[in-house]
Amino acid sequence: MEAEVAPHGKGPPPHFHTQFDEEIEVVRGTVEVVIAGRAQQLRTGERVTIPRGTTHSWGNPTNEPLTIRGRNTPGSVGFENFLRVVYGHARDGKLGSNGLPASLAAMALAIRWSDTNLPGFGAKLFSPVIGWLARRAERDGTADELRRTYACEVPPLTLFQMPRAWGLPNPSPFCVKVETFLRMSGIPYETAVGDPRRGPKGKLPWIEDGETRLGDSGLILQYLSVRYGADLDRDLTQDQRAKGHLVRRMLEESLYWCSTYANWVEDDGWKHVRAVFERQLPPLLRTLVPPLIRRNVIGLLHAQGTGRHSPEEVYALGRADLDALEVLLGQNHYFLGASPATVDAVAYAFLGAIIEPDVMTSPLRSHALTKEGLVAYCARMRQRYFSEMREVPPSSSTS
Ligand SMILES: N[C@@H](CCC(=O)N[C@@H](CS)C(=O)NCC(=O)O)C(=O)O
Repeated sequence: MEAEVAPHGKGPPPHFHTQFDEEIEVVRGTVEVVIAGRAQQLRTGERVTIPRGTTHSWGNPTNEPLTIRGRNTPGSVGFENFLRVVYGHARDGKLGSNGLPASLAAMALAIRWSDTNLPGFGAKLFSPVIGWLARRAERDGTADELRRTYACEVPPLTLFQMPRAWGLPNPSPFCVKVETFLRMSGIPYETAVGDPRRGPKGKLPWIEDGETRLGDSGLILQYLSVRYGADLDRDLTQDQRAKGHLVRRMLEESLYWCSTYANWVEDDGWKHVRAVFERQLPPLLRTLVPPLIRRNVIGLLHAQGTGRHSPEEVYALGRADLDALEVLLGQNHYFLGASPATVDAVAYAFLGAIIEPDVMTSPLRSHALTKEGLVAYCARMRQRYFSEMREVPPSSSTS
């Protein structure tokens, strides 16, 4: 973007970005840039790159007008939306004296979308308030209205996944994880049924967003956070981040394999998994292909290790994971407290995969249904993010 700055025009206060590096190039005039406390003046044709995480500010200290060109790497839709909103507010005479939208909700969203963070004491004071205002604006529709008014919409990305089944958003928890994250972040998307062999990693899910094709749910979440300024963990402490990380890993690397065992190795689970694949295949392949896929997954379970255990041993491992998760959740609404974070996209995906499908009858599911906290948690997540889906999740039982 290119911007003109009036003589003695002030730029933003000291701030930093976490998701992109910023380059400032002087097209005409002189800019004063303060990076990590050190001031320097750049003249026509000169440029500087401010790495992410580095506090900086800039302004025009001269009597002459200044034109600068700013470039963020990687590009950020969130930042572009911020520019649209702020310049749109200027055009409509809706800016406050600080140069930001006078409406608190629009101001908070603009700050969030631009990934602008204040250093030191300012951060401690303002960040939680800005976060709260922005979340409220996303919930009550103000954010959508702002996007519409200032043409912030971007072409929806496409999430390639399996067809929906068993009343779940998706039979693949990795796909549910990404779709839940998209909904939590308010990112516009479409879904399409994908063939894993065509995906960039040979697995589902993958996304296509303009020129970008990306596989692996974890990498996709990272990409979305940067590209759309959708960092759901922004307000977390280091301790909470670490806890979220461990819970994610446990769900994906441990509990997932127990539920895969229940669904793919055990005949009771397999008959429902097979039906999902049969529905997608032409009649001739229906009897041939599902057993081959099953053999492949049983091979994966063996290589990973879970498949080498007896059913009793597998379910004991799964029960231990569920027991720990129930304790960790405690009385909280979400895994890290009162507000949902990235770990909740993962927790809902992997716990919902066990708790929600009524058709499944494994000992893992029976045990999960005795965990009232986890059952209520899945119902809460579904109500909040997938309320349009008709199937009602089960209520807890003590059987
Ligand atoms: N680490 C990957 C795992 C994805 C994954 O295992 N996807 C399964 C469906 S749940 C898949 O596509 N399997 C097909 C295959 O392995 O051929 C992620 O996080 O996306």
